[in-house]
Amino acid sequence: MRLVVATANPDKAAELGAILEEELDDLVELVARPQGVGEVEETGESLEDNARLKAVALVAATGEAAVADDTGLEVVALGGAPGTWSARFAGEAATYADNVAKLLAVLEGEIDRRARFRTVVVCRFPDGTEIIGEGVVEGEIVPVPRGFGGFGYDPVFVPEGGGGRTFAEMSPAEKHELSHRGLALRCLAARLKQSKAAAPASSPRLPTS
Ligand code: ITT
Repeated sequence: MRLVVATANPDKAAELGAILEEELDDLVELVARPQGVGEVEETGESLEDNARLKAVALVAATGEAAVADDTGLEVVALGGAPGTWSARFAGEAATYADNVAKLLAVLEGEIDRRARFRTVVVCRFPDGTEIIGEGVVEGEIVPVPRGFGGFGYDPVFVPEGGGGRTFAEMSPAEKHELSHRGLALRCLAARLKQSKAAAPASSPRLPTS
């Protein structure tokens, strides 16, 4: 089965490819997002809405099945923000460094540093059916960035179970083992395999929500 990777973020696409290739090597052939496809506006209210918008747009553009990931950082002391605004926390054209700087500034002096990453992945088929996976990792925001791996908020996020290291201080494999994206994609992969086993001669057919 061919699966178009819907994300326009190359860091996310690299992680998604590495994880899905490990989980579904024999089942899917991942196809890069075609260059000509414009940016998809993320106007949904939830991660699932936004992941679906991206997946549907890529199915429409290519006529093939597509997989999209939407991820948010939810900080407890900020009432769950930035959430769906994580890419634009410091403004429309914000860089990763801008977003991290804003996060550290708004949390300055805050004792409650709890946060979680949440990822929702939607695998959408041309017939309108889809399969969804979700992954959440709890952790905390450290006041000083550490490490050079990963991307985005990784230098300031210490996941539970990681021995006190930030995601940016881990190898890609260590991050994927614990991460929101690893959990969401392994959930998706298990459901894809299940649906393949239930209907070996056709595409998975789960009702859309
Ligand atoms: P697409 O919409 O094209 O997929 P995006 O970068 O806008 O790309 P998201 O809305 O899902 O993707 O991600 C929001 C931001 O959250 C992203 O730009 C990063 O700053 C951050 N982020 C996502 N995944 C992350 C991860 O694994 N580690 C650290 N930060 C992450």
